[in-house]
Amino acid sequence: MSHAASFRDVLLTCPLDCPDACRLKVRLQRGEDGSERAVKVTGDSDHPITKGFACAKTVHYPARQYHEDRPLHPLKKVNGEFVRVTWDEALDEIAERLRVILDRDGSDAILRYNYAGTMGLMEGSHVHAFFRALGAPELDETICATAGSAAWELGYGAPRMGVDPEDVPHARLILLWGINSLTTNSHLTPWLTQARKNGARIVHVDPYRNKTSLYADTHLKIRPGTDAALVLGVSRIVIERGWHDREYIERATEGFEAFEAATREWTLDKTSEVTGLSEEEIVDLATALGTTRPTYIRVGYGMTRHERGGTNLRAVTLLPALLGDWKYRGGGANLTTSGAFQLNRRKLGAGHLVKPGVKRVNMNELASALAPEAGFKAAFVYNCNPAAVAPDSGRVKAGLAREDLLVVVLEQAMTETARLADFVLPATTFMEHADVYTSYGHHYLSYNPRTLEPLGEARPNTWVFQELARRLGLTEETIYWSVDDLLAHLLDTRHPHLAGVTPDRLKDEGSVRLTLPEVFLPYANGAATSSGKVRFTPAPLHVSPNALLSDEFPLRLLTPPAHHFLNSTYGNLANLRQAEGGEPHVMVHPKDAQRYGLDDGELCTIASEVGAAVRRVRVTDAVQPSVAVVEGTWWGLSAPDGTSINEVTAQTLTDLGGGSTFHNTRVRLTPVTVTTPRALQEA
Ligand SMILES: Nc1nc2c(c(=O)[nH]1)N[C@H]1C(S)=C(S)[C@@H](COP(=O)(O)OP(=O)(O)OC[C@H]3O[C@@H](n4cnc5c(=O)[nH]c(N)nc54)[C@H](O)[C@@H]3O)O[C@H]1N2
Ligand SMILES: Nc1nc2c(c(=O)[nH]1)N[C@H]1C(S)=C(S)[C@@H](COP(=O)(O)OP(=O)(O)OC[C@H]3O[C@@H](n4cnc5c(=O)[nH]c(N)nc54)[C@H](O)[C@@H]3O)O[C@H]1N2
Ligand code: SF4
Ligand SMILES: [Mo]
Repeated sequence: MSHAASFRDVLLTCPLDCPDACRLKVRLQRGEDGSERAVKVTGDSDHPITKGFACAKTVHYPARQYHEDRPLHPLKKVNGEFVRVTWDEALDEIAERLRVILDRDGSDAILRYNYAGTMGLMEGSHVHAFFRALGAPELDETICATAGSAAWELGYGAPRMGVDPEDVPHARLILLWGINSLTTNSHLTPWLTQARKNGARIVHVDPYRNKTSLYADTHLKIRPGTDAALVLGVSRIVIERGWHDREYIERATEGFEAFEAATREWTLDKTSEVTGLSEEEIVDLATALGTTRPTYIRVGYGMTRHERGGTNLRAVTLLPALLGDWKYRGGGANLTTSGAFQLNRRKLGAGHLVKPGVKRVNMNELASALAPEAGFKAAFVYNCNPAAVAPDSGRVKAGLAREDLLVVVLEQAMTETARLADFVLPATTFMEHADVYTSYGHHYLSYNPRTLEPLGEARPNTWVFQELARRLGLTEETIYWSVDDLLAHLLDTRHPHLAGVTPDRLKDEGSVRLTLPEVFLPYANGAATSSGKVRFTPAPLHVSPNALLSDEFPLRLLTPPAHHFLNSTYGNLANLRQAEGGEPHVMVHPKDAQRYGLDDGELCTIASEVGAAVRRVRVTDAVQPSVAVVEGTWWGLSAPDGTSINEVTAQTLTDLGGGSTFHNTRVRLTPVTVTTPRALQEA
């Protein structure tokens, strides 16, 4: 019996760590045996933010879902090789080994390591309940956003709210500051374009020329790590000319005098010298800012990944307070919109069980946590690929490879982390499990039902930990919650932003806009600080990094996201690697190429205090002298020497929030002259 192929479309939220949280239109094809496969991904044309398009990467999600290397059965490493085992075998043995560790070393010896492979509140956040019930150490989830969060909260308190993207067309000046938004927040672009049609000017503040700079009207190629200096220099001009909003400052802020005092030393020539921008550029920015209302500033986490990244970002976020932009629709700043999602999170991930004195691990210090002397005997990794994404990844890999450490990795792909595991447990994808999603780039809450049968024996993260919990006799009820239980809890709130949002409605509509006021001006009358005012204190001062450039390490290496990857996700798809140039490249300015003897298209060694990596050179004036850029956290397997770029980055933490410093690395570039694979490994 033969069937014509039959298709249907479903709407599902993209689970990836991206502000856009798109509502995707997924085309499913029913096969002869009745089972369905995802064959095409586009965007929901009715979704106000997604507007009918998925990004250049997620249109390829089916290739990742059906990748030939996707783990589909539990795997156990025996004598260095993975062998297929049953779920019962895997879970029984892991539970047994956990019991021994708990008896002998206690729960302090159990490390959970996770990040945002899925943003789902069930599979991404609630899944921690198992570890909280055990009393295992807390993981401080600092690899991405905490420098920014801490910086925002110093000025504005918590929760962190931002300008609604749908209000951006009201803005007349737009600053994209420390964010390559055309790559990392691509569904903001239609709103920017609308604003431009309405007469807005768009300025990009970024150390190198990328897609966003080419789109912007003006690109300010700032020297890395000098944003606070630029803010102070510009503010000095604004204040001198009386362009600041005295009414707003008086009514809604505190500590302005300290800020003003800090601006005084930032004369034009000093600001120019420190930031690398011309005096004309600085005056032009100050004038645009001083005279254009409303101004919208989209500030990115990218710029926080420096030693002083927290303070630098905080300086930028104070500009709308100086200029009173928060009073106007479309004016103000946005780092994240996540604070508007006022869900009841009390028992999310069993957070209510966390005891004040519990041991904590900063996830940026994984390399150290995995050293034998740190005392961990088991590590559970989920929603994360630390062998590629964590700083000092050479030591991370060495730690994961330890014989005496039980390493369990829940994965959808055979990442380099999974390859180092003792057990690989196959995880479901967002099409194969139900979940609830917020967003950090817009104001829509969403729900995905379980849509496809899991491939092979893949299981949701929460299922795995429920099974382990049963075997260990854990009785904490939240571990065993279903998505419906969680959803009922999350929506058990009287917060006005969730008025009228019930589980039934969310499931029925799929994506629901938060119940925000008609005009959402979160800081028009002050902030959520203890005084209720936006805080200018302590003044955001410019301080040079400890890792100053030197003769030994004369270049600053930035490692921002690639257009066709989502962190290390998609690094296993050959066509997306091809779209990124086939292999990772290091961009260097022609002057540096000449100075260090680097030829376009040849290999060079990037050496830092931490480690080394070999990359192919791309000579381009897109970067500035003394700055090198490697785009994308490629799988090490794609690099000529098999290394992740994080072999050269350090565990150094930011000034605020214990954040990561991926753009702080000082390096030396030297040509590689021998190119046999062995020589490369040793280079
Ligand atoms: N295509 C794609 N989209 C993504 C991601 C991805 O990997 N690929 N990752 C997602 C994730 S997890 C995140 S956190 C966001 C991150 O997205 P963003 O917030 O945009 O941050 P980045 O792209 O890391 O960095 C933005 C820019 O900051 C610049 N920068 C570096 N140092 C400085 C500095 O000192 N000052 C200034 N002004 N700029 C500086 C970099 O050159 C880079 O162009 O994007 C998300 N979206
Ligand atoms: N050098 C450098 N390093 C960086 C950055 C940088 O800019 N430069 N960016 C940093 C930033 S901002 C971030 S956020 C981190 C991101 O680092 P990660 O959070 O590790 O993000 P990904 O690399 O995308 O890896 C996520 C993994 O989770 C898996 N996954 C997805 N969904 C599920 C699921 O439902 N269950 C399970 N078990 N697994 C799942 C995916 O298959 C994927 O392998 O990287 C950081 N590392
Ligand atoms: S990765 Fe971001 S832009 Fe791409 S589909 Fe997912 S949410 Fe949308
Ligand atoms: Mo991130």
